[in-house]
Amino acid sequence: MSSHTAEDVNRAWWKEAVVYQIYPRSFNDSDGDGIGDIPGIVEKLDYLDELGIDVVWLNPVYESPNADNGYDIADYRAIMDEFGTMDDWEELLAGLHERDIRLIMDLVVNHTSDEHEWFRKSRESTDSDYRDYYIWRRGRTDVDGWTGHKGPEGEAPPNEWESFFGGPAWEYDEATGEWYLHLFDVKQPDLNWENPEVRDEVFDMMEWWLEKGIDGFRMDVINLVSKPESVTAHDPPTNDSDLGGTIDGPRIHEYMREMNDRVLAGRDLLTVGEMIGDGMPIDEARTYVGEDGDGLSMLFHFEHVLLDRAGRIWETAEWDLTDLKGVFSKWQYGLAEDGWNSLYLGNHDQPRIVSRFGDDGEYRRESAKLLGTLLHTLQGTPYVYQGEELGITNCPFESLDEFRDVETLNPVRSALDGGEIDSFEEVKEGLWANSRDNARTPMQWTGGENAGFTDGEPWIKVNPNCREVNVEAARADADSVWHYYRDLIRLRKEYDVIVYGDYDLLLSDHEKIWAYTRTLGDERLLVALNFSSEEAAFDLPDRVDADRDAAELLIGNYGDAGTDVESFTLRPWEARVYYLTEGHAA
Ligand code: TEU
Repeated sequence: MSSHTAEDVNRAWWKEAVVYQIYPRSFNDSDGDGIGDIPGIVEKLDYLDELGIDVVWLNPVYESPNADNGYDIADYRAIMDEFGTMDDWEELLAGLHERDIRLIMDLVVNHTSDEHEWFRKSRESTDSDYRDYYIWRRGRTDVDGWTGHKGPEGEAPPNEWESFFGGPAWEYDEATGEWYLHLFDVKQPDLNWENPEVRDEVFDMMEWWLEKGIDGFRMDVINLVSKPESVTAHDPPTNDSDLGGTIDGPRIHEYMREMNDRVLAGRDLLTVGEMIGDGMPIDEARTYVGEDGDGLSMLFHFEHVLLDRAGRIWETAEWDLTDLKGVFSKWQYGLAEDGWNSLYLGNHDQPRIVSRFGDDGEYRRESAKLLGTLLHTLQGTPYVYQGEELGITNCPFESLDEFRDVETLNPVRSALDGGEIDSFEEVKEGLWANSRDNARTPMQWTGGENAGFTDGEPWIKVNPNCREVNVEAARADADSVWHYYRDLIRLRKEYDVIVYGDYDLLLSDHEKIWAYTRTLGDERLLVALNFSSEEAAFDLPDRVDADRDAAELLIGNYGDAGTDVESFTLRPWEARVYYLTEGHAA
């Protein structure tokens, strides 16, 4: 393993930053309509400043009919009424910048809303100027006995792709007798990136936002924009039942490079591409984020958040700590020399991290801090999802009516209709574990009514644990998860080794402990995390070259950890980070 020193690392502001993700609908409601909004975020700017974060990633705030909470955009250059006005947005940007916090916006360009003007014109006729903005194909008539969809008699969808939200990925449109592709909801038609006019529109729009002074983009499912030849070169498509070919599709790097050449290059931005898929080779990742790659700062892969998934949204697979260590270590080593990692455990699409990877019962506080320690001491840029800094847990939704998300509602409703399941009760626990709505319950500001999120009727259930878990209580309690996150964020600014140090995994097969060192020149950190509710004995492997007598505890989630790093016992969900200097093994 090569080792870096503080002088030879390739510095960038976005490597040193901590990103805080805001899901505006659930953050803070300023006008009592039960829906979070931009003025609501402005009210909380000092909160963000106090936490110490450097960048805000704002989920979509553009005009949208909200079939998928803003990921179905009807106008890229307008703000959704429910969220406020462009003036409000300008005020937010200025308020962030005054506090030295940067802003990255969500870029959703795999698809638009079916209510976008382009799509409305596209569906009018086969020779509309906008027809080729989307992917229209003829249905198949060579399929016997197709009964699955509402196309004309005797006609099946162009191919057998299933949408990510359930059901066929094609929708028949009466007006022209053809089908359009939607990898997500039926109200999210896919844009046709083969069409250069579409790329012009996207790049112009990016330019328009950059000129307003934003600091980068989070690019929604960006590795889906290039569709495979089975669809692009044939009408109807050649038969294909696996939409895997749209992941990192044939022209993806050409498109990304074009985006870089025409928009991003020469600007000092944070760009992060969301890359769907269940296993990306490191070489492929480097093509996106490496020195000679397409110019992205980093990417979000899905490998750790798919470990517990088993197909249907209510099904859960078994995983263990070695799987999780394996995924992260692959990426830590894989991008150490070229490229950069994003670090996330949760977001608006994932359950709450303490319920998923920690223990949201007895050890909620300890395990939330342990997960924070992991997130902030791996190599990469940490992303904190709103509420994570409080240790908010998943939410016990009591009936299907309490859910709001298409990704939950569509498949559960069709399973109920089709008799695959008999009742909500059957899938309740699976949805409690997996539904995206867990992350979308309102931010918990106080222990009072509606967690202080709104004076009105909240658009989605408030997590009942807001009485104990909320900003007001956490601020007042020096031992809270919130104070601990603040400390982690501060430490990152003080220690280069936290940002740039090389990662080295210790005890790779240990089933309870995740331990690693981070090394930069002669500075070294030892991180030891007990991912279990039992005690676990830690012994420092001989190969770790360090002055064992000069260890100093940098941060930990139990008050009285000693300084003997040679061997110690970790208590349930205990996390310790030691600062060591390089020396000679005793
Ligand atoms: O997410 C992509 C995506 O795959 C998720 O929808 C997926 O369902 C989830 O990660 C696992 O349950 C992006 C956005 O983040 C998401 O909110 C949008 O719904 C989706 O794209 C479509 O724009």
